[in-house]
Amino acid sequence: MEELIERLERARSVFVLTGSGISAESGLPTFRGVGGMWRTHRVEELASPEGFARNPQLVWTWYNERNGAHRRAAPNAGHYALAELERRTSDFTLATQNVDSLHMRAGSRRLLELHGSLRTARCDACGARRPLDATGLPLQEIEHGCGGMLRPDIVWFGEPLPEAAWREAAEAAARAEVILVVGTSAVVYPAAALATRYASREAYVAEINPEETAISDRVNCVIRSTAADALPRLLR
Ligand code: BV8
Repeated sequence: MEELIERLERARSVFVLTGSGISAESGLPTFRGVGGMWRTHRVEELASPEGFARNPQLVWTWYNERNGAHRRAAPNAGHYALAELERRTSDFTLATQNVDSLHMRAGSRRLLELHGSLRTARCDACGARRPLDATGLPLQEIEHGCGGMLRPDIVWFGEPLPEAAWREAAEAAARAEVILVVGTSAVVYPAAALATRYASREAYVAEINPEETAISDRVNCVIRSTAADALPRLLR
């Protein structure tokens, strides 16, 4: 922890990658861990273009539930600590795989949502976007006037990431002197590659996660703790 703090104090450029683990202490379930969504739901069927085509009502019911949970949740000390770190760093970029908007609500500005968010729905034919409130999309409004269907404005497996966000994240990872990887199992690509393949060889990469991840053996520093505990300690 000491070396990481010292490097963060000296760093001009910092890149952070987060996953669902940073929102665990806000009460939101992760994907793959104990109690994770992928244990209790047929997520492959729900979070995929095929699943949506097969049963758009079921997919929207699931995303409307998650959207409601996101709005009821509050950012935790880990989210706020990253917003504070941004204020102390001249060149700071936070790329998240999360779609829960908690980083935005914690005040993060230099934020890239690599997998989209549940704040909007998007028509799969004409691309029109529609903001969603806490109740989500009414099931009788899935059909869009143009003949297309409104879908969650997020990235499913097999779909490309938003081009501008991805490019900006890859450039930020490549120039960062310190990279923090927080609350992700690092199994989903291309996001996970930001902390390894896209990082410069000189970068000091630290993982903050109570458990081992797919990249634990490739980082410089492992902090086996939760985000809400470790991140505020880094700032003190
Ligand atoms: C693409 C939708 C190409 C939003 C998600 C074979 C090998 C390698 C790659 C592939 C492959 N086959 C297919 C692929 C590509 C595929 C992929 O990576 N598959 C993996 C599973 C093998 N990737 C894609 O398909 C991507 N697209 O490649 O497109 C392309 C290019 C051009 C043109 C066409 C196509 C799209 C990936 C995005 C998928 N969308 N979700 C939603 O519903 O939310 S993925 C889903 O997983 C979420 O986005 C989530 O963010 C992401 C990663 O999961 P994590 O966030 O890491 O969550 P997880 O539960 O896994 O881990 C939580 C961690 O937190 C744990 O480590 C735990 O220990 C820790 N933790 C717990 N509590 C705490 C904590 N940490 C800190 N504090 C705590 N308190």
